[in-house]
Amino acid sequence: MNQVADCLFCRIASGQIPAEIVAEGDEWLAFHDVSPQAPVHVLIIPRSHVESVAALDGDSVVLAGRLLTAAADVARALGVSDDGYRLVTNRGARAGQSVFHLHVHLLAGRDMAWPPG
Ligand code: DGP
Repeated sequence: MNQVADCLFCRIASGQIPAEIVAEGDEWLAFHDVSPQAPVHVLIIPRSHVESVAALDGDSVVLAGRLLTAAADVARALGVSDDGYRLVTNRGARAGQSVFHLHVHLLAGRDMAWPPG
């Protein structure tokens, strides 16, 4: 497993920093966002360090699929799938990325504006 010592989400994935875990698999982890922007706000991350979606390549196809299917499974498990939800991944500071370890935001429980800010 590729992990980076000073990466916040690597430290959550390895259990060094606590998080409110919702679900997990061999390659991914889902936990509640510490600063929720919707009634349901869960982050789905790979256990291995990946800086952002821009670092995915042909070798990451299975991992990328697992993150998306995990998000869909978590949405079903939390009972928000039928009502609707939004998945977001920010790449780069200009898009709002503040933690440079790939994560998919699962947001639900309120109306979502479009276009996003
Ligand atoms: P982004 O801005 O797209 O990189 O999203 C990072 C998210 O991570 C942001 O919504 C807040 C969340 N976050 C930051 N620090 C922590 C933490 O220590 N624990 C948890 N659970 N979430 C965190």
